[in-house]
Amino acid sequence: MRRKIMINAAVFLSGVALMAEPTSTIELRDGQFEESTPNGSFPSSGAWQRSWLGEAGAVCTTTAGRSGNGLWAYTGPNSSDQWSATYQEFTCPPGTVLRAEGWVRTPPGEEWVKGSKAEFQVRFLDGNGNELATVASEPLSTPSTDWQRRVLVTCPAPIGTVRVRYVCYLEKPSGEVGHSVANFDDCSLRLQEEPHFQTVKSP
Ligand SMILES: [Ca+2]
Repeated sequence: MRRKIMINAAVFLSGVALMAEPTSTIELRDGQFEESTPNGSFPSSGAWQRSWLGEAGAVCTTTAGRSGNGLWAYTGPNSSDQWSATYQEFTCPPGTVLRAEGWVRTPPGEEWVKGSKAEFQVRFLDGNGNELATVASEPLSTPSTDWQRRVLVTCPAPIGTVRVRYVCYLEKPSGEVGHSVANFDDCSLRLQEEPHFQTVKSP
């Protein structure tokens, strides 16, 4: 009986070890935007992906950098140009818990539609790209030219998760016209350290 219990414990522990060490690598590239050219076009490093509506967008500039280069994200002038969502995406197994960080601000002298928000998001996606869960940082919801640090820890990736997306997200309220502008820099995404299980020793 004792032998069987020990075997079961070993199986359990190996399962924990497997969960703690997923085979996929989840780590942002060009999280500081220093690998991109700050020439007012979309970040050129190849790490970041475009996503926005209409005349919204995102470009790499030095004026958007907390240090060096940064991401200058903006909504378009029309009500339909509601959001800008530059992202990176990775393979991600269910159960993964992630920690996302980044810095955000509104640049001096730029417009801000009341009710807009700038935040970091982690989106868990299924094999068809459908969002299973989205975890957002505390938003920047009023203009602040001082850089604000944001940190979020996700829930475990839901069953069915195939990919995870880290998003620099800017959105103005539905139906509003006008520009909102936000800057993002020093982005990171990594596995959250699991709580350590205490080992129970046999007498
Ligand atoms: Ca930078």
